[in-house]
Amino acid sequence: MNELKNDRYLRALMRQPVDVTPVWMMRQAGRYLPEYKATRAQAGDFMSLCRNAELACEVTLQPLRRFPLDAAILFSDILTVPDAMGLGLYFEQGEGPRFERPVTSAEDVRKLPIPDPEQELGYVMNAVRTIRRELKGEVPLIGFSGSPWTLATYMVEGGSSKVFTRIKKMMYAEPQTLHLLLEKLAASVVLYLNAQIRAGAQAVMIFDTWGGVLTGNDYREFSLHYMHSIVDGLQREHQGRRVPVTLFTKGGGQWLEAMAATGCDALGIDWSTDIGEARRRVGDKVALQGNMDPSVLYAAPGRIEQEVAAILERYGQGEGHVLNLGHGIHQDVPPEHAGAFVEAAHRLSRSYHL
Ligand code: 1CP
Repeated sequence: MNELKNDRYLRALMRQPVDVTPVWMMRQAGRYLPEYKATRAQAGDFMSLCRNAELACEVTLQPLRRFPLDAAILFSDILTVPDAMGLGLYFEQGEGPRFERPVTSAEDVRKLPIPDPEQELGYVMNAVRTIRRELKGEVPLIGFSGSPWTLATYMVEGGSSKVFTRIKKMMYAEPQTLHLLLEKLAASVVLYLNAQIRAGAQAVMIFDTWGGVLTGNDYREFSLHYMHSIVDGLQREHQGRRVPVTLFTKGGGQWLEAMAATGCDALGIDWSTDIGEARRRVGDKVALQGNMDPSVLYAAPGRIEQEVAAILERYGQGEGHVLNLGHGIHQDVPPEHAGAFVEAAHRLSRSYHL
């Protein structure tokens, strides 16, 4: 029951030897797959899909039926946590996520509750349990959360942003208000991820999609500090097995040493950082996940294969690498191109693990 048929992903995160480099794709379930669109239409809207354990499980498994991926990722969203704090998440047709009640003042922050993951977020735990059952030990299941900083950007801006005016105004004009918000989010995320681990997540990943918009000092104070406290609060072992933690800051290539010093097991890196140099910088402290530009998947399979070969060569021989994209897969990529990426990853990496 507890045995995994394929544990390459977990082994690579713990820098143990593997036969080939494990591979998965950020946002591997999603709109580039016609079967995802069909299930989403059946559910109605996006949140109804997330709240339905059977359908969330179905879309989690869809990419695994097509491609020999080495991990599954829970189908959910980072914004479930602010939704559970009472902000009222909704998706406007053709637009990104929005909140009915964004956080605009110190008073709003003081009133925010810390959600009970087994209550308000119980639907996520049901999805985790259902997916674990249906995976039948084929590959590990990754649980995830947004970083406090990234969640705060959506909560204060009221949705997606390109310029982050409101949250930066709060950061510089009322830093204590932002710190209180980030503290509450860090406490919520620790409870949320530990509940996912108890429900069956075998590894967890923290998405800090917007950490890269900060200066180095602000990154350490407003983003990394809170990810560090989450790493400290996580249940790192469950049922006798280590639960590896991956931190991903998009645009965080300058700060890899500081990120590795949090005690996490692995860092996700985007394509703006050379993975060979990243490896030399972090040494044997952490594993690395990445880092093909997701736009390469627009190219013909031969070109995709060249890029996979280049990443494998830059990383070099030996343990500690999980192949992935440097950010989420684009929605208009042909599924066969994603298949070419996964196939090339396994075929071309064999000689790096002799
Ligand atoms: O219309 C639709 O079908 C909704 C599109 C969609 C999907 C497929 C959203 C809305 N969320 C998701 C699923 C999702 N989101 C997953 C699980 C699927 C998988 O990986 O296979 C995960 C891990 C996320 C994480 C997520 N959501 C992040 C962090 C990772 C990243 O890509 O940077 C972020 C920033 C979000 C917010 C969000 N939710 C949805 C959208 C379109 C967005 C991005 C908005 C923006 O760009 O600001």
